[in-house]
Amino acid sequence: MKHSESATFDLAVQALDSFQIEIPSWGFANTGTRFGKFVQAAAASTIEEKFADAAEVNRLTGVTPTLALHVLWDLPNGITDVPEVKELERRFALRAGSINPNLFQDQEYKFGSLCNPSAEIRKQAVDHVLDSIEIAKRLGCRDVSLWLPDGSNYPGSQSIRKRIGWLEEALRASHDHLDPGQRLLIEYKPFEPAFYHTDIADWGMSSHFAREAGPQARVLVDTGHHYSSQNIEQIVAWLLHTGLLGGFHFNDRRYADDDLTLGSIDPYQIFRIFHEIHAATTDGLAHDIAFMIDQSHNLKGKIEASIQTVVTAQELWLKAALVDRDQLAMHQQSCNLVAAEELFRGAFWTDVRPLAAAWRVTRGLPADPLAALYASGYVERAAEERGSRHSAVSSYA
Ligand code: PSV
Ligand code: MN
Repeated sequence: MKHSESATFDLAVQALDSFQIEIPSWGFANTGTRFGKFVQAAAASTIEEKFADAAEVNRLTGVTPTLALHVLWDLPNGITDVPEVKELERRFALRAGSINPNLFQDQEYKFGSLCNPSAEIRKQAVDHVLDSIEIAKRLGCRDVSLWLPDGSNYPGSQSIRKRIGWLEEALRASHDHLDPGQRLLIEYKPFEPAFYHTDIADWGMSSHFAREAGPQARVLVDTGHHYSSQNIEQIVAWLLHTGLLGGFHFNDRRYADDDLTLGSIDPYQIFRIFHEIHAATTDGLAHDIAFMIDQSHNLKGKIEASIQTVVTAQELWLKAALVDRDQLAMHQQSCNLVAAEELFRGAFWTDVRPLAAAWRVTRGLPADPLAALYASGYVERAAEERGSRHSAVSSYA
């Protein structure tokens, strides 16, 4: 049975009202590949500019009230920078979101951070995580989002098992410092920068470490951190089932961790992930998931790409909300395969853009956020004000 038009609109309102997504500060900065960087005049190079850009995205979309911060890039002086961030939060009516420790930039981490064979370097890494937790506490941020580059490049060159033990210890020590409402999100990635073994290579390892760390630890799924053709929605279903799903870093990929715009290569993949989440809700499964974006826009305009991402995420979330899950459950139960698949695909192929535009209008937002950005002249103004300062920026500045 198909939903009536007004029931569909009510469903859309409910779905879109319940959806928010966090944008990363680094999505507004000049970034590149290891081969070089194409500098954009409008790119943000200070935390103030990143807040300004993120506030513009939130003004136009209404669903991005928080900004993910990367400690060394955004708070280079650590805790001392907290008052400045608080001031920016007030000025731009935007809150700091997840706090990302940086365990991959310092020279000491050449052979690993929390898994480094040197106890001294492991302590330095733990101290940085503790500082990041303290920053999160002072800013009232719930999630500390941990990704480590640790691993090795050559067989036999490291003890994989010893490193597991060191990491368990480090994560327990970090977890001990969380406030009751805080969470430690543990991200996995199969390879890069390490190319032989990675210490947290997949969701099974992340799940183990989350359980070892303590009850406030969860797994973070970065959609770009999987091998080709891996069934990510199945991973999501497992994490929902085991109560370990903490959040997502959304982006799209063709080959590896490409950090392309969400849904640009495989929108059906994101739809399938969102379906699992809606289905868990329908089935009454408790979950608390942070939706975050982790993308670098090397060629596209950064604010445009951010808006495009948010709008695409909303559309895919809405498409997945339209799946008639009662009907689907009946088809699944009776193994009516084609009917089940057609129902599922039918929701994916529904053009929900008019519904999303109508929802925006009811919420006092521009029906077309990208067109509203172009009309505002914001990017041109930013390019004019910031352009001359970009000649000698360092990466991620
Ligand atoms: C690593 O590839 C990663 O996905 C982690 O989340 C980092 O914090 C982020 O990218 C940096 O862009
Ligand atoms: Mn990530």
